[in-house]
Amino acid sequence: MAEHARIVASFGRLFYVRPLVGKGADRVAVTRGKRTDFCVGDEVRIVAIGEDQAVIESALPRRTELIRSDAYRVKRLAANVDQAGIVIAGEPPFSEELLLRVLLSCETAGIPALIIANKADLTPIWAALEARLEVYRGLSYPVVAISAKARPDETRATLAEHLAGRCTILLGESGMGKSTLVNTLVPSAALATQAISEALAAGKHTTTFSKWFDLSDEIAPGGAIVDSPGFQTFGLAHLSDSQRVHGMREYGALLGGCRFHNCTHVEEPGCALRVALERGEVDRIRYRLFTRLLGRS
Ligand SMILES: Nc1nc2c(ncn2[C@@H]2O[C@H](COP(=O)(O)OP(=O)(O)OP(=O)(O)O)[C@@H](O)[C@H]2O)c(=O)[nH]1
Ligand SMILES: [Mg+2]
Ligand SMILES: [Zn+2]
Repeated sequence: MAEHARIVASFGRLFYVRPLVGKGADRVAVTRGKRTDFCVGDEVRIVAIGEDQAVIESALPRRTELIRSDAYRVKRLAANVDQAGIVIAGEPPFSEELLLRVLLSCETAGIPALIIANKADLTPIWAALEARLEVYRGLSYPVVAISAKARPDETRATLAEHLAGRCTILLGESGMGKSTLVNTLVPSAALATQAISEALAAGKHTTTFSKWFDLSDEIAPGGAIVDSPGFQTFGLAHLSDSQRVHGMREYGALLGGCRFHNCTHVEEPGCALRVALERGEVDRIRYRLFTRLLGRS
């Protein structure tokens, strides 16, 4: 008999599924035929086989879908997440272009973003990061400062209200501390973490697949968190230039003021965005990164 389950980990063609109701154990699952376009967070119909295996019959419609893409393929990061926790840090230095790319992707997917600035214990590096965090706070993005490794109790307390009652996927470059944070929130997770120097020497990321964890009531009632592999690129081939402009929160209100309705906001005369830039009303770094993204995947 078919039952409903959630994909809690995916390894190419192999998945772990967890019953959506009840406390049943996870099962190893395969798909019928060649279908592999499922991802973590997908709610699926399964047919159980024996004690610990299952076959995935089909997926239920996704409420949300987070993807990245280049000219050749679409990579599904997660389905049905309610929030993206974008983890950044001062060491190794995070890329603001990648932060922007993830934010644009979330904005278009209708998934609220939470900026998680980790490694707050690394003063003086932290001081430089603070100025950029202020810019994002000014754009009404929720921003939290934590130190997942050095101050775990404080980290849990800070994040509780942001994680309760929803599923958050942690996204970010390698070495930002996503798995360290999951270990802080889910002691039984025991995920591998690694100093960036070791990771670079080995030529790979520490985390190689995405995994879903239900959070306990003491940490965040009704919450869940998904660890994911760090990325070095975050393609936006699925976003039009128009979606990119509108994904820049501070630009929306200005766009009607451009002289040309098809203004690209790069060199046209009478561009309201560039007027605002010259007046110092919009952030220069974000504008420069935005123009670099136009016409690129
Ligand atoms: N100083 C400091 N170091 C931290 C903190 N959190 C994590 N780290 C360190 O950062 C390094 C990378 O941590 P990971 O949790 O493996 O990073 P990740 O984001 O999961 O990396 P990938 O799995 O490769 O994507 C490890 O050496 C951690 O000990 C923190 O709050 N402060
Ligand atoms: Mg990791
Ligand atoms: Zn313009």
